[in-house]
Amino acid sequence: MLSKKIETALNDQIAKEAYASNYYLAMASWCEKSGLRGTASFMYEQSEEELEHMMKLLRYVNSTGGHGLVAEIPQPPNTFKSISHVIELALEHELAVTKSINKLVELCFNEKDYSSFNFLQWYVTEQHEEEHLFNSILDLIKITGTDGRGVYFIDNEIGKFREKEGAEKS
Ligand code: OFO
Repeated sequence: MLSKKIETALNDQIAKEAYASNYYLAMASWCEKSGLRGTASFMYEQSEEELEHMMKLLRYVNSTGGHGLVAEIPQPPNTFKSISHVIELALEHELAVTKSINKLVELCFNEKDYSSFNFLQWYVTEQHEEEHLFNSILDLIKITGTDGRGVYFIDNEIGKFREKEGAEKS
């Protein structure tokens, strides 16, 4: 059974995951319109993942005696400066979400809600992986640069990043 305090905090996180999904969707769409097909498909997948994170939280709240709420989502920016701008903003966003998840974990621990504490460990791992993913892309951008063919190369590599990460994990 969720306390009101934890239920509210989890619902706030549901709203944040929904915003992340829309934010990445806006990035994906801008990339697609800018001819960055690899990055577009990568960001479309990121957007879908964030939606799954939202759903997972919402259903957890409902299954624990609370009410998972659908919030109004603020409009994200729709234009970006470059491929590196997109990735830098995405990393910045992930760092903010990590902070929010950490706060939530701390709250659950302090309130002795060990079920929610345990449930949130999945998000802790996920945030670590996402930060690592965006950092790795930024490292690649630093190595190759973004002049002329550099953009083409990076865009191609970003499109393949998920496959590579998956292969490294297995
Ligand atoms: Fe929801 O996984 Fe990052 O933000």
